[in-house]
Amino acid sequence: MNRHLILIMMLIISIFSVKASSSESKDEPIRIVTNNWTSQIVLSQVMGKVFKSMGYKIEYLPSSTSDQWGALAHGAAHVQVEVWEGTMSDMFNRMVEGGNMVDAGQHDAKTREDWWYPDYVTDVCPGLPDWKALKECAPLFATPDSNGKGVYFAGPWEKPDEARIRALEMDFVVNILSKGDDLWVELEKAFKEKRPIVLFNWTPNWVESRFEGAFVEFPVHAPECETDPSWGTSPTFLYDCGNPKGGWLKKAAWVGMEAKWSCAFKILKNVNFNNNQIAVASALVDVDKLSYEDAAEKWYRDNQAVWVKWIPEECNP
Ligand code: TMO
Repeated sequence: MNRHLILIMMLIISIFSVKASSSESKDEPIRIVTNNWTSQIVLSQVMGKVFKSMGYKIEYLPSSTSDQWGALAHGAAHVQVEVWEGTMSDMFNRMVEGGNMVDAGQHDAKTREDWWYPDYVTDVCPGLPDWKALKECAPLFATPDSNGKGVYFAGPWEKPDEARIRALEMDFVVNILSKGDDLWVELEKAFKEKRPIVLFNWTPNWVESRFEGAFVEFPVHAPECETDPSWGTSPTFLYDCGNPKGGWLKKAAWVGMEAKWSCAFKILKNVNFNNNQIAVASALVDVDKLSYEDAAEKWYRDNQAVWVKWIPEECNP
């Protein structure tokens, strides 16, 4: 009797464990967020190809960085492969701490996102990269409709640039471009005329392979700069500092991903891009002029030795 009971229990347990390992839903698509800069789009598609090679269905969900958090919280999206510290750490940390999203780990890549200028600008503003020199040189960056104020070109990623300008008492205005790629249009135009320009840029990016330039050195970032007004140069305002240097780059997942697609989740945690791999992904499109799809296909083929290592042994069919 006792033995029968034990046998029945063992049978039940084994049925359950078989079910558990085969319960990954490969009919429902994993939705990967795509944003609005090149490396993110290309590497999201590489991620999609890796998942597809494992039998998963994939969909891409184009989203701004500000809308993606809600999508990831509610399971409208499941994966984000490039979360950058300089522009996204506040929301990322809030979401993870609130249990609304999972931190799927850090890439090796070290990142920086900040105000940047092409090298020839130092001819007319030799104190650069010090931000105090930029402050003195503000009129050099004026445009016909900026009333003599310097113009800083920003992309469509939320950063408190206006707060920083106020805190550091700089005579600048922000021109927020609606498309990230318009930054490079402005850069090309200025570059041809050797006209002073200061704009948002980041690394790793293709820009460093085409243009000599440097980031403006603002007061070194510290977390208190964003929370404690008395910290730093300005006694009354937050954001009297630059963005982090050597910032992190992370992956994010929907909270239900591990339970629903356990192998895909393990793969996502193993995904690891370095600076060169990201710069190459963006250069394939922005320098070599491939489509995002062709660039992703090329990156995927050229880096097979890299991405096969992300797939854990136990997940191989
Ligand atoms: C998020 N970005 C890389 C555009 O700074």
